[in-house]
Amino acid sequence: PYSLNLPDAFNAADHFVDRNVREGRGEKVAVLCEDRSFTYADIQAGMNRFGNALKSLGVRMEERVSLLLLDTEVYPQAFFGAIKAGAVPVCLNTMNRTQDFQFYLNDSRSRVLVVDAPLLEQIEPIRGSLPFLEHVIVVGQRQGGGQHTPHAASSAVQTLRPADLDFDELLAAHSDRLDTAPTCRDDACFWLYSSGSTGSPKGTVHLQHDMVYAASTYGIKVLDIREDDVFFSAAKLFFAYGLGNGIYFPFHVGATAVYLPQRPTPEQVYATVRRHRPTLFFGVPTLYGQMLEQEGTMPGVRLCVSAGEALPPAYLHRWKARFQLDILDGIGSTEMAHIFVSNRPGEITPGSSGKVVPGYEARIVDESMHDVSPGEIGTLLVKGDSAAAYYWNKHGKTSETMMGQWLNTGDKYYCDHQGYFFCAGRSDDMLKVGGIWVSPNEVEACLIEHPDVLECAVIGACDEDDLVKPMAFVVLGPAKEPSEQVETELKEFVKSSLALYKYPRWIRFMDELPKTATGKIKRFELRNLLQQQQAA
Ligand code: 3UK
Repeated sequence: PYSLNLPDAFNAADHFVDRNVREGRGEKVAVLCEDRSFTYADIQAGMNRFGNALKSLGVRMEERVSLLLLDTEVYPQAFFGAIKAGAVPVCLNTMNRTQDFQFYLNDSRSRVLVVDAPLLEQIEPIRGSLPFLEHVIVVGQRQGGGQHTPHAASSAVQTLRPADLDFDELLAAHSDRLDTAPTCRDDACFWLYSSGSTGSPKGTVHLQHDMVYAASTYGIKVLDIREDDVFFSAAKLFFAYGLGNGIYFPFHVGATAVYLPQRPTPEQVYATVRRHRPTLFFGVPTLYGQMLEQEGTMPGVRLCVSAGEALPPAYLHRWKARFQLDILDGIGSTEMAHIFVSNRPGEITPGSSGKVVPGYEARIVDESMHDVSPGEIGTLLVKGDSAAAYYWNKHGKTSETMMGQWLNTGDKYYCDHQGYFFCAGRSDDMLKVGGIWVSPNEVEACLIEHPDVLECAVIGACDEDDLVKPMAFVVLGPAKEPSEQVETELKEFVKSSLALYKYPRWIRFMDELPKTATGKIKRFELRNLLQQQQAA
């Protein structure tokens, strides 16, 4: 088995930030964001100032600090500042909405929230319902506040509450020297929320050594990451995928990371590549599809990576023909921190997630936990030391997923005789939409709130490119007739309360829904119905 040999006393911020300065890379550019550039010494100073600020606010070791931040230089400073002070950053998905944030902040009992000014409006309505939150630190609020104003200007101006703190002012008021908290390699380090088909999202607790493990295995052995690489992840830093691509892979080898604060449209992504010349590019399949539809070039890129959902082989072939570049597809998860089964450069099997990454083991098992034969579909289990320790306050879900050394991915896979893994769906009803989880139950629960909806069911349907999007089957109340107008109204209704990527792209009106004897909606019958219609 693969071992890191980290000392007992270990803090990830020391490894990923301070070590770079100690080893002489203080003047090396760590982060490029728009027209700004920051050296490792700059990031270290900001990290230390922020860690001191948290301590002065009364934050102690193991307490959670939530980050609701766009991709800018603030991210690594806040993330590692919290870790160096011994606190535990919780990376929140900026695409989520007010109700989601109320859950995350209360479930994690975060004492401090660091929020980018344009996202503050999502928090305003729940200010009175956050019993554990004591301080809100706003990034890019004060006019003329210098470096952060560009992205703050994009949204409606929020009024800073008197009790809120300004990130820049707070940093200026604290020392740029900070003692590293006496954490050990198995202390809690950071959290990410992972959603499931039932129940609330799970606070996934990662340990101090996890990022080092993922960087030393997938990062070094598959991507061959090096000091002279420039990393650009279109996938945002708050995803487990983006966090590795944009923070702890580049910082592990003292390389440079490029950040794009805006939504990663093909135009923005091509413009960022042109401007900052990354050598490694990371995206999700949906983005590769969109980029293939637009003009643009990828000068200087040596390798492209895709994860989040299976990469359609057509994208791989078209990308190769257009840019002479490979796209490495690999499967990772929030629970494993990063990718554990992956294709290798120059050794790509289209339609496959690739082979096990060195440092990990994978098995495919049947219902009684016996290994299946090659070609047979079963549940994918994975083992490796970047696995999360547990789900916060969810003992049942923890023991279902973290089965001793093995972690149940919930994915159906088969393996061929050469050791290539092929994705064959999920064991639950969860959908991956643009690389992000969507729970059909959540979309159904939202639709049913609409006064005209009597019943509904949501399944995944494939778009023109074979990528999954939510589709809703709806039974309307007696007073309402199906129409395009009703369809639009229902879509808008979902968009108004859930994260945008969750809305049903298609709505089918039905007189009734297929149900079991006990009244449960048979989603599989709707899936069959759809398949028959599409085949016809
Ligand atoms: C699915 C894939 C087929 C699969 C992630 C890279 O996606 C990430 O994490 P999540 O927790 O979702 C995990 C689930 O997504 N999946 C991911 N990649 C692929 N299915 N092919 C793929 N290449 O169902 C898995 O269980 O959101 C991806 C790195 C870190 C990550 N957290």
